[in-house]
Amino acid sequence: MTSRNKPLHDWVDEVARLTRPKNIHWCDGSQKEYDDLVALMLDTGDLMELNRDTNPNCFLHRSDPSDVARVEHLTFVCTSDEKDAGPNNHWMAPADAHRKLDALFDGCMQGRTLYVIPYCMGPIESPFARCGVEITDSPYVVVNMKLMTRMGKEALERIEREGRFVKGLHSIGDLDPERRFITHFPEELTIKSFGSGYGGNALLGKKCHALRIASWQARAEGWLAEHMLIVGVESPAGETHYLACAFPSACGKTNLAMLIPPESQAGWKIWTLGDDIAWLHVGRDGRLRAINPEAGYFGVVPGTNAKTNRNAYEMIRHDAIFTNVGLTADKEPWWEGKRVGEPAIDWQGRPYEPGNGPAAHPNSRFTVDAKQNPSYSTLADHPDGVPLSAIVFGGRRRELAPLVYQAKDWAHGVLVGASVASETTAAAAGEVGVVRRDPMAMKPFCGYNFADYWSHWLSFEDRADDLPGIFHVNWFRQDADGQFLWPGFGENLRVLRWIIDRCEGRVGARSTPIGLVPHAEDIDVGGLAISDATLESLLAVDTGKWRNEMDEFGEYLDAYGERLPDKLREEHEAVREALAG
Ligand code: GTP
Ligand code: SPV
Ligand code: MN
Repeated sequence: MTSRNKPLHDWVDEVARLTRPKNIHWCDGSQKEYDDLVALMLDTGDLMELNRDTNPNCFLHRSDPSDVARVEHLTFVCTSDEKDAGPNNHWMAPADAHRKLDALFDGCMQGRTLYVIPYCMGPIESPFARCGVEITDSPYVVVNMKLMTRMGKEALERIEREGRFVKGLHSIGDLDPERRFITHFPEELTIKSFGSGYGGNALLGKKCHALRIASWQARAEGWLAEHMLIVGVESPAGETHYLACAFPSACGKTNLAMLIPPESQAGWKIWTLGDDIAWLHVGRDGRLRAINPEAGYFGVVPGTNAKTNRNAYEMIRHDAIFTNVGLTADKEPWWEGKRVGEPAIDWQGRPYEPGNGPAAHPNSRFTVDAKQNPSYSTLADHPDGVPLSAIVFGGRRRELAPLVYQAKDWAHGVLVGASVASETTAAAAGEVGVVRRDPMAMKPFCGYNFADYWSHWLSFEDRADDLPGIFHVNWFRQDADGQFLWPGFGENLRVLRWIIDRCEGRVGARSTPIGLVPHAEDIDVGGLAISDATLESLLAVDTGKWRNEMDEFGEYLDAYGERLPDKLREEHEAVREALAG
C-alpha cells in the first residue's frame, strides 16, 4: 500500500531517507494487521500474553522504567514568536527544534520497520473530525492507535479526499531520558516526538494532536479542543442531558464518564461518549455541541474494582492491552485497589516485594476499544455530536473547593475554569500531591498562550445563542485524618442531578462570593452515611481561605501581562471584592 496523496507520499519518502528503516509498512487498520503485530511483539517480548481463560486476548507491555508517564519538562510548543506559546508552555524556536530533533531522527530506524498510521480523530463522516498521519517505529504504538483512533484505510481515504492532515513523527529512539523531546509546531501542523514509548508522549493522535495542535486550530477556526469527558445522564423519565467535564489527569474523568448509578438512584442511566478529550463546536442550532475525537480509552488502572467502577472492571477483562501492571502467579493482571488476587510479579517483572513499592505502577494504564464499555453511547459515532447542558470543571483539592458550585454566568465560568488548581498525580513525571494551577485542566495541553485561550473562551458569548451552564466540582475533600468526605464514584450522580436541576431551573441556590452553592437539602444524600455536619463542611465556603486563593490566583494571572483579557481581570476583581465585602 502507499498513497495517491503526493504531499503524504513525499513526506513518508523524506522521513524514510532521514531515519533509514529496514521496511515501510502502511497500516490498513485491519484485525489481521493487529493480530500480526501482536504475534510479532509476543516474539520480541514487547508483549506478554495474560491468562487466556480469565483474560482472553489481553496482553501486558512493560515500558522502560524511566518511561512511564508524560514528561512535561521535555514537552515544547515551537511557535515563531515565543509569546504565542505563552508562559504556560516550554518553548523552542522552530528552526532550533527541527535541527535538534532531526539530528536525533537521523538513522534512528535502522534495522526497524517504519509504520505509517493514517488516523481520523472523530467520526469519519463528521465535518468536525480532523485527520493525521503518525510515522513510528513502535508496533506497540500501532496497536494502541488502532484501539484509540479510527485508524487505517478509511482515514487514508478521507486524507486523500481532503488533502490535509497533521504530520506526526515518532521514534522510541534508545529511550534515553537525556534524548527525549516531545515537540509541537502548530504553525506547520507538525509533531516530532523522540525517545519515549509512553502513551501521551507516543500515541500522537491523543494529547499532541487532539489537544495541543487542535487547540491552536480550534482558536483559528472558532471552536474548542478540551481535556474533557462527555457523558449523557438519562433520568427515570427518559430525559437525557449531556455534560462535558474537565478534570486534570488522573482526577476522575474515566470514572465519571462510565459511572454506575447506585441502587438508591434507581431508574437513572449513564451513557459514555468520551473519557478524555472533547471538541466543542457551535452547532447550526446555536448550541454548543461536543464530539469525542477518540475511539478508545487509555485509562488509569489502579483503583479499578467491581465496586468503584464495575463497567471498567468488566470492560478490561478481555481484548485489552495493559501497560505496567503487576501479575498474579496465574498471569492475571494485578494492581493496587483491585481487591482480588495477590501480586506475584511487579510491573518491572521482578518478584513482588512490598519494599520495592507498588506492584502496579501508579500510572499503569489499560487500552481498550470504547465499544467494549457497557455504557457506550452510539451517539459517540454521530457526526454532529451532542448538545451540552453543562460544562463542569474540577480538581483534586483536599480542602477549600466545595463539593459543587455554579458560576454566575459564562464570563464568570471562564474565571472558574481558569482558576482550577489540583494536586499533581502520577500521570506526569515529577512530584505527586502538590497543588498546582491547572486552568481548564489544560496546563499540560494548551498549544498556545493561555491569555489568548481565555479570550477565545470568552468569545463564545458572542458565538452561541444558548451556552451551557458552568460548574465546578471537587470529589476529593478530606477530613483531618485524610479520609475522603464524599464517597465519590457512583454517588457522584447525586451531584450531577443537582447540576441538571440547576440547568432546568428546578432548584434554587445560595449565592456566595465564589458562585452559587447548593442548599444542603437539595443534594440527595438518602442512604449515604454522611452526617449533616459533613455535608455542611462539603458545601462550606471559607471566605478567609478563598481570599488567599484568589490573591494567589491574581499573582498567577499577572504572568500573562498585557495579553490577559480585561474581562477576565474584571471577573477576578469582582470575586475579590465580594470576598472582601
Ligand atoms: P487521565 O486519563 O489521566 O486524564 O485521568 P482521568 O481523569 O480519566 O482519571 P480516572 O477516572 O482514571 O481516575 C484516576 C484516579 O482517581 C483513579 O485511581 C480513581 O480510582 C480515582 N477516582 C476517580 N473518581 C473518584 C472519586 O469520585 N472519588 C475518589 N476518591 N477517587 C476517585
Ligand atoms: C493524561 O495524562 O491526562 C492521560 C494519559 O489521559 S496520556 O495519554 O498519557 O496523556
Ligand atoms: Mn487525560
